[in-house]
Amino acid sequence: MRQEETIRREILEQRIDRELEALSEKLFGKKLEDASDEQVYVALLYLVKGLEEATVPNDGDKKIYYISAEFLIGKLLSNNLINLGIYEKVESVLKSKGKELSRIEEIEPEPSLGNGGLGRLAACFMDSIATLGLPGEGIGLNYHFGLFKQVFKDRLQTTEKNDWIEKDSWLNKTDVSFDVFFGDRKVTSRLYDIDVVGYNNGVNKLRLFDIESVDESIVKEGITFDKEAIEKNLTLFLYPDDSDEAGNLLRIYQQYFMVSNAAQLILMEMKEKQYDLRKMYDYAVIQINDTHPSMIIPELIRILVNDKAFTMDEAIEVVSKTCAYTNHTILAEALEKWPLSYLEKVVPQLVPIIKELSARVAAKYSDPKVQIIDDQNRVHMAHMDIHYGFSVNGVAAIHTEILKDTELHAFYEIYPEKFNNKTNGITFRRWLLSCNRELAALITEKIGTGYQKDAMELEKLLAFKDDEEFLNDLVKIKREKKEALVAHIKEHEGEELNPDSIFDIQIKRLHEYKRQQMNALYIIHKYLEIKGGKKPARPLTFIFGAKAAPAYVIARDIIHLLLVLQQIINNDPDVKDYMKVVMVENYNVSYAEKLIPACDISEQISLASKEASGTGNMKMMLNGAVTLGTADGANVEIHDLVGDDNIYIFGENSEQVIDHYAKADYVSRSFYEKSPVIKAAVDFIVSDQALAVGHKENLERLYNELLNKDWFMTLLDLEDYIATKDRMFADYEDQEKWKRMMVVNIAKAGFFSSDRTIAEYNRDIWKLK
Ligand code: GL4
Repeated sequence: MRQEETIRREILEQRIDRELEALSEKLFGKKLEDASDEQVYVALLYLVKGLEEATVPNDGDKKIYYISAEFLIGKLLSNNLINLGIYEKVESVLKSKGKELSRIEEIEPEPSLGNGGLGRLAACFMDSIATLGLPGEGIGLNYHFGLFKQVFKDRLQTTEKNDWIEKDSWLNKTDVSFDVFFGDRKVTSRLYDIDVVGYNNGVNKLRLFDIESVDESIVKEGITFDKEAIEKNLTLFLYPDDSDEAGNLLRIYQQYFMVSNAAQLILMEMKEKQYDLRKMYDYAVIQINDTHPSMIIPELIRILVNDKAFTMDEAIEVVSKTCAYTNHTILAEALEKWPLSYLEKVVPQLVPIIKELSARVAAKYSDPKVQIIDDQNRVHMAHMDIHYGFSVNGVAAIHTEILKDTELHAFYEIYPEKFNNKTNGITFRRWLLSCNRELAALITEKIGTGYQKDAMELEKLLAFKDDEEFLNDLVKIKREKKEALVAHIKEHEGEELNPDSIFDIQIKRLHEYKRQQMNALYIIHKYLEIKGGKKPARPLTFIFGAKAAPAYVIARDIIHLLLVLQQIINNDPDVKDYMKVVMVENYNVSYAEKLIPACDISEQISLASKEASGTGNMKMMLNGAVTLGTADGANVEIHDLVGDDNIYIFGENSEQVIDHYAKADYVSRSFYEKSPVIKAAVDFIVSDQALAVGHKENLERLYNELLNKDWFMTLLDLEDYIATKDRMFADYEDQEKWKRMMVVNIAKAGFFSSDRTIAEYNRDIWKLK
């Protein structure tokens, strides 16, 4: 058996070797060993694409269409090699030619098709859907310049276009193209596919629509462009600035473009397979990922009534049995409400349908909270999804409970059977096997490879909780990963970090509810302590990565504060040996893959009730970090799994927070006035020392916001945060204890595999074979 395996391996290696040589010869007229790293990358791209094409597609009678404005897929080369099971082979073939795969991986530009957790979740789901062999596809848009590239200038965030599409890319141009009408205005779409290979399984497709007439040259300085030139700008950017009417209209254009194409694609496939449209729900299930794709509901109804001879009742029934909605947030500003007048301008053909859907609701229910069109003539997209979809799910247990009890309570009373929870998950292929190969190898050495298919098997690691050799290996790997990160940060940010310090990491989009500003206040507090002579037991390193929405002023001010602190602290001779701060530029998936394996302390400090789930918390836990967090989102489930002794929870809980909002009794200034520690930290923001480095306008605005508004209650939990974090740093010194916490966190992470999440979606919602 052994021998057979070796022979099989050799044959595969020879085949890969031959094919790579042939590709190099064909593409560049060179032997592989003479090709540049860039050329080897391109040869690998085509090798993988060829293998993907030869893989059997996951197929079946019923299919899941996961429609999403974002798919934050990250680089694809190494993941595809892992999922195809040829990573090691390719690595050794390249080595024999003097090439290093890890260096070649760096060449791939990261696709810029997403923003944050919601988009990354969609990408993890694609991987798991393919791995579980489920028939399905993701449907979205092919943004040429993505969200934006973050560039720091003068300690401020500036934005540039994120140009990621190259001549040789993972995108496959198809011959599928549709007409999309905005009223009388017609545009033509073009479909591009990206293959998604499952881990040792078939392939699915990510289907990204683009517009034929897109014109990249209209983008001037930074990310500004003519928002009204729809034919040219429709697929340039994800979430274009919506601070004016033209920006809002553009977002509606994009959303309708996405769902019109999706509807046409789904109906085309159903026609090809000669499925009965009247039983659409037997062949298709459409998962509406947040409200960006919600117009798929009226659009399908419109087509069925206008072109397929359905009555309105029939169309509504069929579509409602096909569509399911996922809610990812309770933040009011993220729950889309489009003025009817905007919809009239962009998609007049949908307005009568939406009015009809709304009128039917109004005839049945008088409660203003459940209306689709409200008394200000705004269309509540989520309300339409809930009335006219068959499933509504939240993304973590506590989030779903808050939806049922508070945010969507009136709907829960009407449709209790529609509500269900699907706690988020992450793909272990990317977030362990690929980003932390050393840890994966150590785990495999101890418990075999079973956990790669059934993540719950990670629990077997608990048997090694007192195995000194294993614990030391674990610490050794963490240390190596910290060294690798130190080198990367030195190269990219120019900051010198100490791998013997504690790495405390907060990486996620910048938002006041996520409370990066609370972490900043802790850092100020620590800085003042050290200046006062109180040194920490071990040096501390605080790392941030975050993009702020360009129109979100306070979020940009918080970035400014972090960069100001970085400047002051890292250059203060009294302090720099004891603590450092780094805000990495242009945080993205590739950066996350370097940060997460190096993390000791995982900062998950959102204001309780506001973070629907979080998924970074899962990735860090899986890589042996310990969570410092509030009782929010999936932190609550992490806590349940690892127990009180292996997590640090602080702050007020979601009931208390919701109560503060209901009573409007939170006054930040009173916290400032009664606590000298809080006062000192907040005052530092506008101190001479800070103003000497930073901008008065930004720092004063932030200071005033914290004192006079602080909508996300930073000061509420600050004292408890300081005490808990200090306790955590002290506990780190008890390495025997810390190592065991690491093991428990890794061992209990299995529940957060997106394979589990997708299996649950399928069991309860999709019901695919
Ligand atoms: C988000 C939530 O904020 C985040 O907690 C969650 O993990 C993610 C995926 O479900 O969805 N909602 C929105 S909107 N953006 C997110 O990242």
